[in-house]
Amino acid sequence: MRSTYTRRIRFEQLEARHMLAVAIPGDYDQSGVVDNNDFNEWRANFGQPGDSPVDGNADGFVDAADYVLWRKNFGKIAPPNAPGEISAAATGATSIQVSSESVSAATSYSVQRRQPDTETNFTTIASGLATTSYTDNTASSDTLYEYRVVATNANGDSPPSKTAEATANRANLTAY
Ligand SMILES: [Ca+2]
Ligand SMILES: [Ca+2]
Repeated sequence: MRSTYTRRIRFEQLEARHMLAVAIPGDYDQSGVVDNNDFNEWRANFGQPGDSPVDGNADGFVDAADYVLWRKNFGKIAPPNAPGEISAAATGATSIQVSSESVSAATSYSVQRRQPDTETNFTTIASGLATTSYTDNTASSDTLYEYRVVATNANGDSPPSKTAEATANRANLTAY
């Protein structure tokens, strides 16, 4: 007899959108903020031929143009990175708990949901959340849902996290 308690783990190839922060021009040390450390990076690499993050305008050399790019963007802060881990688990007949990793520089989180069998687009079901754990109490029983989380700060939204699935009323669990 098939158990209703199943556990599935899926390994996926990392996609670029999950790995990259939202890049800001002039953030040469890729710290998420354009500040004096980036000037120091530029100065230390000045005159070097390209393929360097400090070649901000990608012309093959770390040159004065890259300094201008840094100065123009000084003080800018990137939106947060996407949350890394996310999990979803049924906690009742019509409830599913969604948890994700916290992200540095995020001030709030939102949770998006879709029914993968019938819906293409995700809908935001909760936003302005201060924590990375949320219980969706509006799920329909025995229905499969897919969730993802977006982190937000004053400078914008992260890319969406990977997705996690759960079916309300069934004790399944996926963790990606
Ligand atoms: Ca920086
Ligand atoms: Ca350059």
